[in-house]
Amino acid sequence: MKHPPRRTRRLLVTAGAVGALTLGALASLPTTSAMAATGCSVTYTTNSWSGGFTASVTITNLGDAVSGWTLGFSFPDGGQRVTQGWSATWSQSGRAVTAQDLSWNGSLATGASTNIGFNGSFTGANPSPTSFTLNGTVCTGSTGPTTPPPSTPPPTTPPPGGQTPVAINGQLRVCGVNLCNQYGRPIQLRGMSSHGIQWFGNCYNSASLDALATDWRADLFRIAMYVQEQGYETDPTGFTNRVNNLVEEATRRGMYAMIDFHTLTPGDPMHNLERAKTFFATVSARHAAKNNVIYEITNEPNGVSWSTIKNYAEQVIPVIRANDPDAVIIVGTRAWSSLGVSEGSNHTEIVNNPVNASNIMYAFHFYAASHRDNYRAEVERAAARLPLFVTEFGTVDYTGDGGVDLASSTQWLDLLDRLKIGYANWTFSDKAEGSAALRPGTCNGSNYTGTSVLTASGAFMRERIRTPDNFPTS
Ligand code: IDC
Repeated sequence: MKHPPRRTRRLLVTAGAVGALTLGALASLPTTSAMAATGCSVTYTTNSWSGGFTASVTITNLGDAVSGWTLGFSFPDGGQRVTQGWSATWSQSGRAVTAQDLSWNGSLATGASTNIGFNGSFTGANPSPTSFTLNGTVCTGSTGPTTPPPSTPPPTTPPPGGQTPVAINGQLRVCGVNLCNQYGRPIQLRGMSSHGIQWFGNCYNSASLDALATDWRADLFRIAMYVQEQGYETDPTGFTNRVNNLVEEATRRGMYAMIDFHTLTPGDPMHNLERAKTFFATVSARHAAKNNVIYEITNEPNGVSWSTIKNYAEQVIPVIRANDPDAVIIVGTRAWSSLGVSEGSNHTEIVNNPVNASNIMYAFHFYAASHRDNYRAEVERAAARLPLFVTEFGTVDYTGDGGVDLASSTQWLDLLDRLKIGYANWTFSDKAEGSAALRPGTCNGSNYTGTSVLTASGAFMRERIRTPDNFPTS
């Protein structure tokens, strides 16, 4: 396959000479002024091919710390267009382009940089812009008040009010039957599960994860790493790296990252014990210093006794604890994480013989069109005695396909909200199956925001997830 020729260009914008001007401007300020120092530099780098380009823009704040920013610049050529941006909210009016911070990159300390970018198109030439403003201040490469040229957007927008879920809640821990935040208050995390990353890796990119964090306002991203079915066992190093990268992406956006060791077939977790030890030793070492990683050590044990699952858990948990002593760990339960119900048992087998470890929770999974009142009643009973996390559920039937059962899904989520049980919905993907939130083909494109890209399940889940969180801070 032949690629079109690429040109790389790099431009450092630090047009420094402001001396006399700056002095004049300073002289007109009241001497007691507490006005914040402003200043910035921007590098703008492009890779282009015929008619298209990618721009990478690094903003450095040289002034006092800011808690929100807007970058402005103008394209020199009338045919230049931003077609898809990332790590900022991009807009264009005529030649004037504006990029506004997202909640996770709005704060820039003095000297701090952030990188944003976009894909663009052009018709004639593709010259780089030569002047940039940050919050209305021209980026000259030094500090000092300057007057923005009239064509640039006005000093903008209040800093983003919202903090990210991780910024607010910090390191979580299990408290009684709940999950508590850094203030010791029970919280519920609401988010989405990936599909198998061996199949739908293309669905997890900057644009889609930005949408999950800022448009869906998800608290949580579950990373489903199948072990079998062309998953981890075929390339342990490769899958470990992919999981690590997705944890970093979730972290950058202030979301909790749940690492799901997605065992399914065979149902005996012991089949994967050595793989689990190797995998969790590596990922827990890598993320030990983070406060937003939750470990789910086996997805859906089935066809095995609770005591086998407990035995597995008591061998894997110490591997994680050796690196990351305070992380919350979730243990799958008997019969596809149904607390045993789907194989004729119930939660009391766990209550009578709990995993010998602290700071752990037990997984419960349901598919709303298949699992109804008797499962809800069991969750209600179990939740009084065990810390539960719904690490996976579908709005459809247990095959992952079929229509959305709105009534049952609503009953389920109302119950979980009331009990403050966290959840991750299966799946944030564009597979052609009822449980997928994104319409088929979405992951080939670059837009993941709004409802036009969503299936019935996706639209329902986005509405539930984006409602305001209740995260007490005292
Ligand atoms: C299903 C996917 C489907 C895929 C299959 C492969 O939706 O596209 O072909 O896995 O095994 C679970 C599992 C989860 C299942 C899901 C739906 O954790 O892997 O995903 N489900 O069947 N438990 C109950 C239902």
